[in-house]
Amino acid sequence: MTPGDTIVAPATPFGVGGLAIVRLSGPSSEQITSLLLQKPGATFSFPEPRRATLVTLYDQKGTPFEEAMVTFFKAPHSYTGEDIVEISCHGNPVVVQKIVSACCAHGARIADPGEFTRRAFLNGKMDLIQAESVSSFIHAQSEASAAFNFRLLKGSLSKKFQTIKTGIVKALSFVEFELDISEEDLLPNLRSDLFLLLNPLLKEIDELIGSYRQGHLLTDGALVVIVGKTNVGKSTLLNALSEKDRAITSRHPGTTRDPIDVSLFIDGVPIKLVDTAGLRKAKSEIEHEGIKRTHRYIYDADLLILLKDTPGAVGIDLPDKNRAAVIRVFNKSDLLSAEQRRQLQRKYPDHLFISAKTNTGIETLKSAIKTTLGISDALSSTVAITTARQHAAAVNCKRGLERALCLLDQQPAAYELVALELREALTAIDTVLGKTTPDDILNLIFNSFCVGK
Ligand SMILES: Nc1nc2c(ncn2[C@@H]2O[C@H](COP(=O)(O)OP(=O)(O)OP(=O)(O)O)[C@@H](O)[C@H]2O)c(=O)[nH]1
Ligand SMILES: [Mg+2]
Repeated sequence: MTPGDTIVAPATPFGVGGLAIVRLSGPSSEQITSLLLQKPGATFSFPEPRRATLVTLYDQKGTPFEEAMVTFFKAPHSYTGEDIVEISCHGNPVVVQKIVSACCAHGARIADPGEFTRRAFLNGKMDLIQAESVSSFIHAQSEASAAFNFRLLKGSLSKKFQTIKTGIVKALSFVEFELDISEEDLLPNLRSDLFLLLNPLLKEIDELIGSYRQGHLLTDGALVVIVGKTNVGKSTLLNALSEKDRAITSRHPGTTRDPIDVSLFIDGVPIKLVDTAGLRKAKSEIEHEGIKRTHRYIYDADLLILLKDTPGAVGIDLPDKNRAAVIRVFNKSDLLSAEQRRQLQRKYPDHLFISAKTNTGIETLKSAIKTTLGISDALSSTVAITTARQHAAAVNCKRGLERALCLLDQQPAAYELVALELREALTAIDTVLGKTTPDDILNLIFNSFCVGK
């Protein structure tokens, strides 16, 4: 970003529609838009801030080409914190392009992806967590995911990080006071006070780290992969779970070669369900490639549905490195006699019994998918970490706090090192919230201790 430049971009997706919005942000937004609104030679006053005003747009030759609504947001009371002009025009891509080009001809520059939100962050309108949730909110695929990301956008996760940060800053201010200012023993209970302060913070950061799985689930969804030997009924199961006739099924082993996926929702969680090529010794190059792809999906999956045929009950071996949870299922239970089923249930108590063909046990399997992935009704009302970056920040913060507590355990406590670790923890939080200035620590020192006394 070049400070002082003005950016322009369509804020609505490309295509034909009732309306489209072109947005400008930067110090010259008003001046650039004025040049579009001004009929040559006529007197002109720019629309008042926050008042949608009907205007005519003129090209550089002074020919009117569009009638639009213009709304001006004066800095700092705008999304980016800069002057913003929103031009709401007819949803014709040609008109949109003409407005954008005219703005560029008058000195604006096309915005980079995410640049409006980047400016909002740089101008202190939102922290990085909120900036990240803008994108997740826009892309949310379900009501639950949208509600969850909206809460993040409004700052609910930021508040949690902020509370932890405030605690660390307070602890650091105690330690720095001890190191720099205190000549007498003004803080006799420093060690125990720090334990009291830091231990609950450690618990809170631990809870946040634990919430990542849920946040990730609601925002990005889960990859659920059906695997098994050929002909066990994987494709039939994909069709049954998705209630669509999506995959070809047949009694010939080796029917599915390319992985086939469908999207579905379980309690608002977006699920990508994948049917894979059956695992066996490949009979052709194409089948070999299909099986290779199956292994890739096994590696990436959040959850594997390991399907077996009955009554043969031959399973497959999963690779050791596989990180996914596994639900083991016997299909074709309709072919079992009551006695055969009882025997198998005794031998494999952790297996589910379904018949994909007759739709038996599908609801139980769905419940097992929900439970295994951790999907619950409470999920959409939680506050959770959603990105790998936030997760890494929380983990680094936790490590700093743990090391600080470990140092405090030693006699005598090396407060210089404690301060160092607390700063590390703070730096980690800063990567999601924004920078802590030395003033933050100093203010706390002077507020909580009457140093002037
Ligand atoms: N009786 C019975 N037959 C089933 C059931 N599920 C699938 N089948 C049959 O088993 C055969 C194989 O089913 P598919 O769904 O194509 O099996 P697949 O695992 O996808 O097979 P590949 O793609 O070849 O690996 C078909 O004839 C299905 O109709 C079931 O629950 N009961
Ligand atoms: Mg198949």
